[in-house]
Amino acid sequence: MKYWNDKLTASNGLKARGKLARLKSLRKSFTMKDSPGFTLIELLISIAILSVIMIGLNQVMGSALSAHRQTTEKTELLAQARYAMERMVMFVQETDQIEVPSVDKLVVNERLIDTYNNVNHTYNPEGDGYLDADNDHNGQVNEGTVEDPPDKITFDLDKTDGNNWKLMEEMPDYETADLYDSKEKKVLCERVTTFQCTLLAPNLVEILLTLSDGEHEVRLKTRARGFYVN
Ligand SMILES: [Ca+2]
Ligand SMILES: [Ca+2]
Ligand SMILES: [Ca+2]
Ligand SMILES: [Ca+2]
Repeated sequence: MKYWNDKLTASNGLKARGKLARLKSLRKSFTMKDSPGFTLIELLISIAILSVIMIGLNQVMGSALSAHRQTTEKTELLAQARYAMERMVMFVQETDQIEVPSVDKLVVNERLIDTYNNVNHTYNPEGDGYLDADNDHNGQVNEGTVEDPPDKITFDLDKTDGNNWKLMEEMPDYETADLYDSKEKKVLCERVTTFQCTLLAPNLVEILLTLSDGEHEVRLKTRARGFYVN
């Protein structure tokens, strides 16, 4: 009996050791598969590839931002030039008299604004139905009399800053009782390099306006015809 017991014990021991060895082997293979790890060369190659990708992305982003900035600056310059040009054309199209006293100066009889109450001589944003230039509100504008002198709008260049010429607008001051005074000059646009007016006919003017900020240049040229005829 003891003999069989000893044999069984020995057999179980052998089986247990075999299982243990297989388990160890299995564990080793799993451990190696789960954590393969990186060699130093693999790490360096990964860093190099990542660096190349980052540099490429940085350059692409830089180019995109630069292009966006250039477009924005040019668009802003163009918007300023357009505003100034539209403002001049608006007054030209409503006037009966266009003057070009010098090539970089434009003067028109004011016929458009109606924000002044010609009856009680007060400023009224909604107007009073009389064109402000009709100072004596008799329906005729700028008769040249003491009661209704010409009211003119002047566009010219302020060259005080040699590096930044400004296109200025000067309008009559309808808020005051004085018939001859003007409002403070208003800046229509800056960075002007050319403001050129040519009278092609008594009521037809050609206006050239060029703006430049050193990097970009915008150039607008248009013809505008006066409207009212006395
Ligand atoms: Ca008015
Ligand atoms: Ca009048
Ligand atoms: Ca007038
Ligand atoms: Ca006035």
